[in-house]
Amino acid sequence: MHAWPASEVPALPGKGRDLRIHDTATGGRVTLAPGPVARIYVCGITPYDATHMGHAATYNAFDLVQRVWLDTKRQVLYVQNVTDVDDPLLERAIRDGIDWVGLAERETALFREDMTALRMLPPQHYIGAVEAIPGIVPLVEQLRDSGAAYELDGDIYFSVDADPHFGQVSNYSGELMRHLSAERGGDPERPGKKNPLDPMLWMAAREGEPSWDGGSLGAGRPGWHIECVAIALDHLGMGFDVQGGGSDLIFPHHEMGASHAQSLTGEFPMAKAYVHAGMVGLDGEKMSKSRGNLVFVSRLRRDGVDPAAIRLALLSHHYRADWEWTDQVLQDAVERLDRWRAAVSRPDGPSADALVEEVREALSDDLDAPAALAAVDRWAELQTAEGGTDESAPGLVSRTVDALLGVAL
Ligand code: 5CA
Ligand code: ZN
Repeated sequence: MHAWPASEVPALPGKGRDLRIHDTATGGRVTLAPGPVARIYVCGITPYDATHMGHAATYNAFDLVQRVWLDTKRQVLYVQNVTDVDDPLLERAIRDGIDWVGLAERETALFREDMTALRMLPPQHYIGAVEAIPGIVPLVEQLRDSGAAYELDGDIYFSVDADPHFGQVSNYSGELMRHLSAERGGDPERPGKKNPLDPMLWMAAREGEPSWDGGSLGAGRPGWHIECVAIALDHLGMGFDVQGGGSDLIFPHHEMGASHAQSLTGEFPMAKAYVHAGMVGLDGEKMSKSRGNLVFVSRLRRDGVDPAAIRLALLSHHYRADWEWTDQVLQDAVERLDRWRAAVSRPDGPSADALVEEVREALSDDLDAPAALAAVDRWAELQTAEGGTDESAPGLVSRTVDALLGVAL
């Protein structure tokens, strides 16, 4: 699949700091020191209702990770998937009486437009589940042949007990795992499974559903977790720097994915940091397609809201916090954008050298975007109150905000 066009990232004077980030697996901060090419996998959308503010907030967090790395003069190898065949997508297509392929294409196209408008850097590899199937089949065969997977009435399940490190991404209790498995696409009640938590790797063809040639697996379609693992291993290999997504992916998705990859390769861990963004809610509930309480990026854009203001609204919350989308959040962002634009439109101003370092420090400290915004606010206030004589300052502020926060002033 093609991704979307990249906005240019201005180079800043000096060099950024290494990223210290919260890792779900260890429950603490890790300082990431990637090689010359930093490697990141971020779980993409299931394209049936894109792009709501929760999605946008999560992709904003991982866009910041890349901007911090680029500022350290590293290259970034970024991979993202599109879950363009899965139960929820097929169910929505049936409900709406439309073709599932057309639905996925339409929503993916909208997502690309939204990401472009929000100045999110595109992945180098943007891969759909369907196009990944030829790579998934041999992995499932390998797991089955090595005893890490088994057949149940034609379906193939992964055996979580095959991975000695299973449980070390989420660190959740068995009880919580069973509860979340049932809630998030698993089938812990199905009789005949070795462990109720075992997730499906390959689902045998069902009447009326799409299926693909699975070689020795028979016709069918892939499970959800193996999709991301196949794509990540293909383009990044093991031991990549960041596996990212929203906190609703901690279990089962990222737990299972890590176990699949570790069982396939015998290496540990799959990723150096498992990084999770908080959930964005509306009216006291998680914003989700299934609940239908959604605010769409495209809707706001159509209503004439500047994408830079949407981005500032996302940045005004720490990525790990759960927060509520409200009209006030957007209004505050619109006003902040106005203040910043007015401040950088003057021919000179107070020196911005310290500001560059403050924004760098804030972001390298577990992506503290609210602290970065506060630093820019202080410069803008000083500009309004006292002004200054540094003719390079307004331009440097604009470039800093663009390069590190993805906001075009
Ligand atoms: N296709 C899978 C990942 S392989 C999937 O979870 N798709 S999704 O469309 O449901 O979500 C896309 C991304 O947005 C995921 O990282 C998910 O964790 C995140 N996300 C979904 N809802 C919210 C929300 N309300 N707040 C924050 N992030 C969210
Ligand atoms: Zn995923």
